[in-house]
Amino acid sequence: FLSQPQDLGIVAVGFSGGQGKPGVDAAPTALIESGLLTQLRDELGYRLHGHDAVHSYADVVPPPERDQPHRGMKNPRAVSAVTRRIADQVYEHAREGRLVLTLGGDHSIAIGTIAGSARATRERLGRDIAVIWVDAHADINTPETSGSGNVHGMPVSFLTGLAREDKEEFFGWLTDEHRVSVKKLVYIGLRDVDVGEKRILRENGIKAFSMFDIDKHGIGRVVEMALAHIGNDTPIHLSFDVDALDPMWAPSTGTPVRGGLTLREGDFICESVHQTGSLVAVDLVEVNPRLAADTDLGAHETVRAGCSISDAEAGLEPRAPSCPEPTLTSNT
Ligand code: HAR
Ligand code: MN
Ligand code: MN
Ligand code: MN
Repeated sequence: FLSQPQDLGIVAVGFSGGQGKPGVDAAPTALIESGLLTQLRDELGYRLHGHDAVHSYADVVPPPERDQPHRGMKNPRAVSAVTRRIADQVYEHAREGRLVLTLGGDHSIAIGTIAGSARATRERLGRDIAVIWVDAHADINTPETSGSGNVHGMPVSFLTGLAREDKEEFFGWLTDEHRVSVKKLVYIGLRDVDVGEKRILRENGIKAFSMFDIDKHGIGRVVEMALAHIGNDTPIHLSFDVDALDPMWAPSTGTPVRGGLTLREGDFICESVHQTGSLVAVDLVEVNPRLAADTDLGAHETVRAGCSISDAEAGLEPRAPSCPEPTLTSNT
């Protein structure tokens, strides 16, 4: 990890239109105020780019009354326009060879982040990216299978082309250069998958490690298997939904599900993926500092967990410098 790019592109996304609960748009500011970026700069020595603005994309978000549902999707024009912009922002950073860190926002924004990193990586390296999606949820509903109409439950279906649209204002701007193969997609942490999503995963042979698999094999083996599935030396986009963590660690999120990852397991996934040296871009989404505000501590703890996850994504301390790999000694 020492030879990683020392330039970090930051995209801070203050957007919540992919779901119904306000507050997730306040996450980038909360994360930055608790010192995330200064830590990445001072402790990891990154040169930061694009870190001085939190984007709300107010110029492309239509007023709610002019954004009626389409195919059941809520706020479709807003989410489409915002993610289209994000795709350009991530593309610009990644094309320069920067590691890109996007702070959400709800998980619909991954339509933009992955579209941007996929396109930039094809252009820069001539390679297809793999996606590691760490989440309690599969977020692979099509507009037709979704029960909620919330686009944050659909990004993977648009990114893989399982869901398609011709009209530009409804994600029709997505083209093959933005898309990822279902073969290069792997999930970790699943435990709340809708019936229609299970069918999609099965029919497309998509690799998924649920909490059951983590209990069975341990997180170390699961990450090994996930990396083996996408293959050595493949450029990776890591999209981390904070609700992958158990609500004990991250209660302040829109759709918490019990029985999740410990904070250490979450950090371990990020550290391991970072150590491959193949990371192109990372997301941290669904931190909502306005929820669990009754316990106040809950919001604070979630922001802290988010910082820990982002640090790990960017390569902080896989192993303490004073703590080398143990060597086995024989006493025969
Ligand atoms: N599967 C449900 C839906 O489609 C719930 C979506 C989950 N919410 C998220 N995304 N936080 O991971 O609406
Ligand atoms: Mn998600
Ligand atoms: Mn989720
Ligand atoms: Mn559910």
